[in-house]
Amino acid sequence: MGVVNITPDSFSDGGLFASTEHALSHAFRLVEEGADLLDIGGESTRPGSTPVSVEEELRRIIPVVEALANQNVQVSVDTSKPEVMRAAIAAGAVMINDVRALQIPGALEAVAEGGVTACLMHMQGEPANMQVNPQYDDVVQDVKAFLKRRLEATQAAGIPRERMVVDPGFGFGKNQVHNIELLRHLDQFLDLGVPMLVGLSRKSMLGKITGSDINNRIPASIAAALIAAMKGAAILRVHDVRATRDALAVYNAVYDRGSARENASSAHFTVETLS
Ligand code: 7PJ
Repeated sequence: MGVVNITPDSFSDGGLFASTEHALSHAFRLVEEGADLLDIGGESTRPGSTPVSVEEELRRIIPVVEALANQNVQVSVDTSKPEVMRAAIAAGAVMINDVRALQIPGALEAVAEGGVTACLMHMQGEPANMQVNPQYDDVVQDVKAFLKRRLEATQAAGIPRERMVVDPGFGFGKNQVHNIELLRHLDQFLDLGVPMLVGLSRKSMLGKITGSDINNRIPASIAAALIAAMKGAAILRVHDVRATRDALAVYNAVYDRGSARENASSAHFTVETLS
């Protein structure tokens, strides 16, 4: 899953892709690099960020979603707003990626009626304050219990389990110890019985480990993505698609997930729930 931010205040590449044209050229580049799916975001969720209105979010993302869907690109939309979910689905999005796990009233219905896949992510607090002093009894068990409850809520809303994806939400209300604990025990989330999505790309957690700034975190991001893949992640949300694909091709060749030649052009991380 390649990341396309259309947010002027986004923490890594947003300012550079503030217009529809720039977002689209970035999106097509990521497809060219081997992305199976693109995650389009119109509202930054970086620590300390502030929300944008429905109108502004729609203005940023809908033209991009429409243009990509028309070119048969699989599009996910990173949003928590039911109105934006409905408009994105109407514009051709096949997945809703919600950092608030469909908890805003109307979100469950939007996904249920839209018939799309949804990613339920765990976050403690809200972006404005989530990194202030995150607390858990046992981070792995607490996050897992939350995701289990949200899976139950989606099932009660009539969304088939085959359309659900879960994500522990690295950096979303987690300190460094929490993040590392989650990555070390990532395989435990497979117990939830649905595919797992993981986003570690360029995150400050990796900056803390390496001392590298945001523009120099590709090697750390690749290492983290590979650990996540080895622990069973089905979808990797990344900025650096080509580098990640190359790393996965090596992994796939060694662990016999198809021929090396096939892996070089197309890794096995196809989103079966989307097809
Ligand atoms: C994530 C996300 C993530 C999911 C962002 C960033 C911050 N959605 N949206 N998982 N991160 N599902 O890219 O650093 O980890 S925005």
